[in-house]
Amino acid sequence: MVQTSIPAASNPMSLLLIIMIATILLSGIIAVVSIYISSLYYREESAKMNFLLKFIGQKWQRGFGHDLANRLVDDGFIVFAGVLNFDGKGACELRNRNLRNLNVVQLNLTKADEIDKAVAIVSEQCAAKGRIVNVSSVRGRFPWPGYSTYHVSKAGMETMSDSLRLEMMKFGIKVAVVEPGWFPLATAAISIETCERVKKDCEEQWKEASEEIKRLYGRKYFFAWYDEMLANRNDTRAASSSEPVIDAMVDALRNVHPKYRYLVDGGQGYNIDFRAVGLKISSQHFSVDMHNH
Ligand SMILES: *[C@@H]1O[C@H](CO)[C@@H](O)[C@H](O)[C@H]1NC(C)=O
Ligand SMILES: *[C@@H]1O[C@H](CO)[C@@H](O)[C@H](O)[C@H]1NC(C)=O
Ligand SMILES: CC(=O)N[C@H]1CO[C@H](CO)[C@@H](O)[C@@H]1O
Repeated sequence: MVQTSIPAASNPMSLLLIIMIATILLSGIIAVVSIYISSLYYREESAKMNFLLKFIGQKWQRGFGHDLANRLVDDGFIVFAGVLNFDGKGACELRNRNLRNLNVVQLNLTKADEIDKAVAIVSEQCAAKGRIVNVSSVRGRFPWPGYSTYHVSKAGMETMSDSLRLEMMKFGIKVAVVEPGWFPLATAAISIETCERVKKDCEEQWKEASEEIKRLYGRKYFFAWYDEMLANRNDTRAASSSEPVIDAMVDALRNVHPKYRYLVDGGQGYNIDFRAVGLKISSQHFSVDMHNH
């Protein structure tokens, strides 16, 4: 699905400059990694492209951002990977690669001084207009019971990106959204650790719930989506590799005409639109199931 080549002949410029900022989680709790990529030495030197990308919202220990950093670095980009925890497992893995074109930068996005420092580091090496790629989810389009806050945040990100796309047109800055489908095995979305944490949250909420709530919903209903999460650990239809998502991200970065949205199928043998429709239908089934408990 992804065309990544830049037709060198159609690009008269002699300098290729790509900056990218990506955010992923590399350690413990909610870690965020920002990756800035600049490439003065990129293979297609006859092309000039100025991109600024920032991936926000990856919440897992391993996942898309980490894989993307590795892919782009191997493709010859200069990558600035901002990590929430510089000594975290994911950050150490990147650092241990000891590559000249891979810079790991401490970056907690809630700390203004760390953002300023990261920007300074990148600005030293690159000057670019930029390009923006925000990572959302298929769930930014289709709701699912039990995850309303997640859907609100993803739908908000999509709407915000759509506005930003229109606002940035004036400056020639392109904005794309990547919407991964079902990739639980390629991230830590339903890792044992995540499941444990969710279970603990459920137990706490159940403990604090009033007698009325307990009577009304029942324990089985309360834990239904946690059970669903556990069952998903065995879902053989789920994509086990992040590759299609990384392909989409790379296309969003490199394509002269990136798509507005990249809806990436995570199931085997499913066309994504079909699956997205299926998601909508099965979410209704799921609601019914929960209703019956
Ligand atoms: C990130 O910064 C916030 C304060 O701005 C802090 O509460 C949080 O613990 C930091 N996260 C990590 C993993 O250090
Ligand atoms: C998942 O599969 C494992 C064995 O492969 C089994 O022990 C476990 O009970 C299954 N979990 C669920 C929730 O079906
Ligand atoms: C909703 C959201 O996270 N949007 C972000 C998309 O990327 C731009 C550029 O990095 C950010 O400014 C937005 O906050």
